[in-house]
Amino acid sequence: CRFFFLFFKFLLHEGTDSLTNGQIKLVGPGSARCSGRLEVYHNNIWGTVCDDDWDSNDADVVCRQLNCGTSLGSLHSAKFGEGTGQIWLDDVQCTGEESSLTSCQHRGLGSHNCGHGEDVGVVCSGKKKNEEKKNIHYFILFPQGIESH
Ligand SMILES: [Ca+2]
Ligand SMILES: [Ca+2]
Repeated sequence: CRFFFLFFKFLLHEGTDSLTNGQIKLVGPGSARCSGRLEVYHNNIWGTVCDDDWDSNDADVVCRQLNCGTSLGSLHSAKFGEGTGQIWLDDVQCTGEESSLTSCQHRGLGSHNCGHGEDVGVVCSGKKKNEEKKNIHYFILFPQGIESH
């Protein structure tokens, strides 16, 4: 029963698109799911990330968080267009091992000395297809596992 509950929760989580603080996305002209201008969600607002100290370690964390493989590019100077409004992160210092961008060292959410001409972009290798296959196997095998006990 407990297993089914967890499984159901997993499905619900996949099915809804609720936003949580620290969630990230890649947007802008020429963007795709795994490449684009980086935006971070915090307190109901999407904001951008400044390119000061932006490098491949930081971009690797973004790609991992998005389930997009590893980074092929960490782009400065709004290569995927300029965002508007909030700039959430500046002076980002990831080691490359963090599981989410907001757990990296940075100057403090909303604290920056930047303009939107410095918005960062990320290009990831992308590997979503493999992950989707894994999820389908999980779906099929899980109920059979419970039956056998
Ligand atoms: Ca950095
Ligand atoms: Ca700065």
